[in-house]
Amino acid sequence: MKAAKSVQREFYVTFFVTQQLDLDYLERRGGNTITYEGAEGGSKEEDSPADTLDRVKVVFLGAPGVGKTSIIRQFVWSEFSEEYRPTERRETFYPSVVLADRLYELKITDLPTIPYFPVSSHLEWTDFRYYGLRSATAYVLVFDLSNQDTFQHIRTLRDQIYEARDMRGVPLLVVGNKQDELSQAVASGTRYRDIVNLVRKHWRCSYVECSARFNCRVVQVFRELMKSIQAIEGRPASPSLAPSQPMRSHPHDTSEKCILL
Ligand SMILES: Nc1nc2c(ncn2[C@@H]2O[C@H](COP(=O)(O)OP(=O)(O)OP(=O)(O)O)[C@@H](O)[C@H]2O)c(=O)[nH]1
Ligand SMILES: [Mg+2]
Repeated sequence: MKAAKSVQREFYVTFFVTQQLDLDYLERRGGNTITYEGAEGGSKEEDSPADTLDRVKVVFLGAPGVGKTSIIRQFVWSEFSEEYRPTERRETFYPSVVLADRLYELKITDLPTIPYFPVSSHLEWTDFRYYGLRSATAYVLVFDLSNQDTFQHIRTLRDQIYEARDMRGVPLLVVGNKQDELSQAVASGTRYRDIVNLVRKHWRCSYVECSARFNCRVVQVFRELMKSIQAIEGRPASPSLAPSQPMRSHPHDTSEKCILL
């Protein structure tokens, strides 16, 4: 109980009464993005005013169906859907998190599958406008533990990311999702061990296994991510969380949000 309380102090997700949050709500009402009709009749996505704030920009990437959206929604809204609805446009989420008494405002970007990571700003502009791929503060690469072929996708992506930008000071976290479907046979196989070894020993990446479905270790994903960011940035000058600071849940939530590790 004591441990739980101290953990609660250390890390929880909060939703504050801020003008920014209202902007986020407006943004999500339209399917999580603001879409403008372009002159040519097509549509394009614009950054909302909330995007211009100084935030920790986290981009989730991985093969289709591995559970990127499920992880994010479980973390931000405590929601999970069995139904598979592929992400068709950029979706952004703006939770605030506290780790070790420090407040961080996140911008989490969930994207449709990208065929490749843009090696130049020009390619990003032409093929992935407004995705914020090359300017991310951190990447979360997700694969499906019950379908280890999906690991190849993030392996290729990782190579491309390292080719495309200077990754010094940019944390990259690998997440094995659908742990609930990881069979004993697969978990004791060499392929699984090879993957874990590659990520931990060769890539020297943080690695978390979770189940978005059962909300198992989903918070750990974000905790590891924020620990990596803290390790790189030291103790950044983000405002401390004042105990009296007003909090409220996102309009989507029914109660105040407080995720315990
Ligand atoms: N068993 C199990 N199923 C999961 C888990 N996470 C997600 N799923 C299911 O996997 C399917 C795909 O989940 P999504 O979150 O939409 O996957 P995604 O990576 O966002 O997919 P794209 O948007 O197409 O790239 C859905 O049917 C989810 O219900 C999990 O931890 N365990
Ligand atoms: Mg998705």
